[in-house]
Amino acid sequence: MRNNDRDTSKFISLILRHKPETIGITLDEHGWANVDELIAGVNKTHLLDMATLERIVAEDEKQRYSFNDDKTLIRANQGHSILVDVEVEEVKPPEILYHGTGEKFVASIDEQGLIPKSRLYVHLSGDIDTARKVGQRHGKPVIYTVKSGEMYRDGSVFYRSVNGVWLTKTVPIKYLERGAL
Ligand code: HQG
Repeated sequence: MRNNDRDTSKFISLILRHKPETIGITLDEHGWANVDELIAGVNKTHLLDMATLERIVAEDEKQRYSFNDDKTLIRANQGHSILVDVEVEEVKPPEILYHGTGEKFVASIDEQGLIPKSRLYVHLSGDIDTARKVGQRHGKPVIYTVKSGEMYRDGSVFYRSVNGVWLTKTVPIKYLERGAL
């Protein structure tokens, strides 16, 4: 991805997940923004046209965004703090999932379990490498193993976003093991 695209993509992610009001737009209940309004709003501070937006969506390494069929609407696939329903799919999880975090959060997690904090869900990863990368965003990474199969059998609901991120509301301490098993 080109450098300018990366900056623009970060800004689009802020708009579509957290603060659409920054450019004076709103999201609908399923998290969709109008593409023309998004381009016009973003273009005030970051160069953006339809071709650039299409390239950002196609090349995003985490496939963070989706268009609707006729490309008049766009939304982020996951990661929201705004209360929208992006229609994540309810799925039976694998026996084990991972959560990458920063060392500074460990004491609190060991006391409270995993909570979504500012986002709608706790984000879990299917493999240790991805969890480590997520954790590195918060400083020295720490990986938790999540007994997702046991949680599921005990009644917890799991979702997977279209870009493959595992989501659940909370993870109580009894299903957490520090370190990657
Ligand atoms: C921690 C990125 C204290 C939690 C990634 C995490 C992901 C607690 C932090 C997506 C806690 C929240 C989400 C507790 C959880 N006490 N801290 N009880 N429970 N935490 O950024 O999971 O690049 O909101 O461990 O790839 O790091 O943006 O969540 O460290 O998929 O597309 O609170 O963001 O994707 O941090 O990352 P975040 P996250 P993008």
